[in-house]
Amino acid sequence: MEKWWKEAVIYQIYPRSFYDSNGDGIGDINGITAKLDYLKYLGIDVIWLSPVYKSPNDDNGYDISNYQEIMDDFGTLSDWQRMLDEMHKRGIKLIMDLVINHTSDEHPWFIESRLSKDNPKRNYYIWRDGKNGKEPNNWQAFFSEPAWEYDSKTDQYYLHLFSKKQPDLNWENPELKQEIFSMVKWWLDMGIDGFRMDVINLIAKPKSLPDSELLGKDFSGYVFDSNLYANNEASHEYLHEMNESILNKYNIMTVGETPSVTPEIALKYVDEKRAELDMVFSFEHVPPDDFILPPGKLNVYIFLFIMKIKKIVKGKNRIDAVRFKSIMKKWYTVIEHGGWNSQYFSNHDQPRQVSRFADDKKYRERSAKMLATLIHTLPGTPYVYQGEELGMTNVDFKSMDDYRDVAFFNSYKKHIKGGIPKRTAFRLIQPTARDNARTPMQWNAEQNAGFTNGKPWINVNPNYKNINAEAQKEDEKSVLNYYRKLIELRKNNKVMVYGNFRLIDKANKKTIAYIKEYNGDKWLIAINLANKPAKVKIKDDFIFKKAETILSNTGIIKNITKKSINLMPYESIVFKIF
Ligand code: TEU
Ligand code: CA
Repeated sequence: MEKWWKEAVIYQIYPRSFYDSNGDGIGDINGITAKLDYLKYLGIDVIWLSPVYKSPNDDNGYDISNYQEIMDDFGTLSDWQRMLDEMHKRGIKLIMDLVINHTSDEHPWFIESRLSKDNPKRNYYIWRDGKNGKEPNNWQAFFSEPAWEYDSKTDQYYLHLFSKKQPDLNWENPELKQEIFSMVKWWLDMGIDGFRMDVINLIAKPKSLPDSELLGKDFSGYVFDSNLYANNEASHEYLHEMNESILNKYNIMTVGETPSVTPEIALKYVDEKRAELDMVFSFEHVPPDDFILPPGKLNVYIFLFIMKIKKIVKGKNRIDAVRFKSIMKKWYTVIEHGGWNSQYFSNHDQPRQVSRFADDKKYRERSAKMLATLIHTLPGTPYVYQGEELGMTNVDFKSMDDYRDVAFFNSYKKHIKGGIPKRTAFRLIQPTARDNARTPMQWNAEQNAGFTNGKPWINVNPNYKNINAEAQKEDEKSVLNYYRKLIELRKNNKVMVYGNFRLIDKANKKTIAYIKEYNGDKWLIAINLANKPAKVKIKDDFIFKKAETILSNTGIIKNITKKSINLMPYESIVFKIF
C-alpha cells in the first residue's frame, strides 16, 4: 500500500553537532531552525531529531532526566515549538527520538526508586539481589561494562544495558507503562509526525533474567548476548498496545531501532497486519566492527594479528558484494510479506560511510555518490545522516582527549584491562569510534567550519576547508548536488519507491545490479562496489531495446549493449530501460 513515509527521504539531525546559534560551542534548536532552508534546498521530507530532552549528557541525550522538557544546552520548549512550526511551514515533517528502554539515573523516577526497597517507584526499574557477592547474572552491557550496578543504599543491583547512568525501565510494571504511554501521547498532541524508537526491541527482558550461556568469550567473565536481551515476546505486546491505544489515532510514522533482528523477526515488528511499527533499522549490513577479546595475553596478540590481516583484506573491497547482495535479497522478503524496510549506512553510532565502506581519499566524491545511489534505490525508505550529503569522512584525532563518547572510553578501558598496550588499543578502536560521525557539520571554510563562533564541544574535522556545504552548493558536480538529484528523482518516480527488486549477475564479486519495475516503468541500477573496474553481465533472459542513463556518478552517459555493462571503480548508473 502507498504511504507517505515510504516515499519520504529522512534526514537525521544530531543536534549537538549541527549548528550552534549562540556561540557556546554546542549545536542547538535555534541553530536547526536557522538551517531549515538548507534542508529544504536539499529536498528532504522528514527530519529525525536525536534526543533534545533534559539530560545530564552521559550519553549525549540518550540518558533522559525529563521527557517533557528541553535540555538547557539546546534551548526551550518554545524554541522547539517555533522550530516545529518553521519545519511544517516548509512542508518538512519531524520525528522525535523516543528513548524508553532506559532513563538517566538523574530522572526523578530513578532518584526515588533507589531510595528504598518499598519506594512507590522502586519497580519502575529492574532491581535484584546479588548472587554470592556478585552481580545477579553474567550479562555485559552494550558499553563494555557489566550490565548490573551495585547500589549500597539498598544492597541491591540495578540493570543497565547501556552506561551505568542509564538504568533500564521495568516495562512489566503497568504503572510505568502508562506513564510512558501518556508521555508519547503528549508529544503527538504537540503536533509531531512520528518517532524513531531507540533500542525498542530491548524493552522486554527475558523472564527470570537467566545467565547467558555463551560462556568464555571474554576475559572479563561477563557475556554480551544481545540475542538474549532482544526480541522477547512481550516487546511485541507492548508495541501493539501502544499502537492500538495511541499511535494509530495519528497520521504518523514510526521506525524502531532494533539490534539483533533477522528478516523473520523484523517482519513481526513491521507486518502491517500486526500493527506495531512501520519499519525498523536492522544491523546485518552494518555489523559492529567491535571485537570481543579472548582471554590470555598470547591470545590477545594472535587476535590483534588476525585483525590486522582482516583489515588489509577488507581494505581492498570494503563491501563484500556477494554477502551484501544476499542480505538485501533476504531483507526484501520483509516488503514482499507486507512490511517495509529502512535503508541506511550512517547514523550517529556508525563511523562515516565513505570511510568505512568505500574510499575517503582518491575516490571520495565518486564513492560517496555510489553509496548514496545504493541507499536511495534499494527497496525501503532512505535515511541520510547529517554531513553524509557532503561526503564527510572519519576524523583522525590523535589523542584520547579529543574524544567525548562514553562508549569509546569504556571500550578503551576494557582493552587496556585485557592487556593491550595503550597506543595499540587506541589505534584499534579508533576506526569504529562513534565520535567519527559526531564532529560538527561542515558548513563553510571559515573557522570551525562555520559551526560555531565559540569553542566547539568536539573538534571539527580539519578537512572542512575542502569538504563543506557552501563550496558544494556552488559546484554542480558535488556530492551535495548529487544527493539533491537523487532526492528529486524519488519525488518524480514511484518506481524508485515501490519498484520490485530483482538482482542480476548475483555471483559478481565486485558489483551489485538490480532491476526495479513499477506500473510499466523499468529501471536498471548498476553499481561497482570495488576500487577496480568491473563488468556486469546481463543474461539473455533479460532483454531490452534501449537503456537510457538517468543518473550517473561520473557524469558519463552510457550506451549499453545487451550483454554487459562496464563500470569504472565505484561507478554507479541508474538506467531507464525500454
Ligand atoms: O543505540 C543502540 C545500539 O545498538 C548502539 O549502542 C550500538 O550498538 C552502538 O552504538 C555501536 O557502537 C542507541 C542509540 O542510537 C545510541 O546512540 C545510544 O547510545 C544507545 O541506544 C543507548 O540509548
Ligand atoms: Ca549553542
